[in-house]
Amino acid sequence: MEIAGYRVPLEVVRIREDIKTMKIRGAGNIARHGAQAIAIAAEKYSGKDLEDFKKYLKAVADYVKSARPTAVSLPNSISYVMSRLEKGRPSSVEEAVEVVTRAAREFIAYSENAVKVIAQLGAKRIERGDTLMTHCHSRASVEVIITAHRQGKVGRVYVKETRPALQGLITAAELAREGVEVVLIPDSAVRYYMKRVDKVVVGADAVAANGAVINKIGTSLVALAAKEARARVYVASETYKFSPYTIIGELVPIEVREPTEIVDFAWLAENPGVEVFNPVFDATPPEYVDAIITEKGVIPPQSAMLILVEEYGVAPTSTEHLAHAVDLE
Ligand code: RUB
Repeated sequence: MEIAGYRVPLEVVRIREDIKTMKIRGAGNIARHGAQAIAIAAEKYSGKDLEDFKKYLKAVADYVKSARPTAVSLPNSISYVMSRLEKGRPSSVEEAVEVVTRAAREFIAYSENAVKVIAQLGAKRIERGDTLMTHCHSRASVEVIITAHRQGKVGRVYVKETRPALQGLITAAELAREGVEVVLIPDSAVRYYMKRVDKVVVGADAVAANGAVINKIGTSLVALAAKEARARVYVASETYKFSPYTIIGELVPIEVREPTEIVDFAWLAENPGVEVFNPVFDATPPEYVDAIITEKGVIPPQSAMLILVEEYGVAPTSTEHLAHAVDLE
């Protein structure tokens, strides 16, 4: 595979392909693999010209970032690694490779630790005997639930199957393996069961500056049903899922995948008059979220901007400092 005149290492092509086809999925996991892909690309560079190395790595970074559009954790993790390359001011390719691989390791370690911290903080919000509901498969949410379960607090967990990709089955299996009482339900049963639910715990692919949470399609309906039933909604999200792009007015792009994830080719061929749409994420407005559990603390969604300001060190009106995180025209 060639990008901008550079050959992309096979391992990197594979990681991007696995992200695209959802073999590697979940925003945190995608981010860790994105950082790892950049480290692999750096190690595989065989030239001696530092400027050429930077151009090559930028081309690979853009290529990997384009694997899936919604999880902002992917561009954020890659920007983290690339910004270290800029800040590190290496004087040779060897030094640059060292800076990049160290930054990728740092990001991955940070990310894994963040999930552990979120699990501890999130579990504090679960009270003894709570009935929970979750949606899709989110590492951060599953860890919150397992931690609360080990503390003896979780009653039963309703897990939505999460069509069309059925990630709820992964969640249900993982929770059951831990001894959690799990009930797998069809997506359409969300309102039916919500009456029995005390708290909803879901993950995030992106958090916008206004506190809106972008997560697997159907999350906003869970939140709507939860509000009606007065169940609390908690979002477990590492801070690198907060989107700096939204500060400058960008909307988080919602990925639309193939119709064949919903119906097969034969059905499509038999029904040429039917258009099939498959959007795979949606936005839950901040009013429907009680708190976002991050590794830096539990915040109301309306405080998302504070995280972004801390993370990117900028006042919202200044775009200059954002340049490393956002490709400003
Ligand atoms: C996964 C999904 C998850 C978030 C958070 O969607 O919506 O809730 O990515 O996951 P997909 P995590 O299966 O399409 O990637 O907490 O693991 O980062």
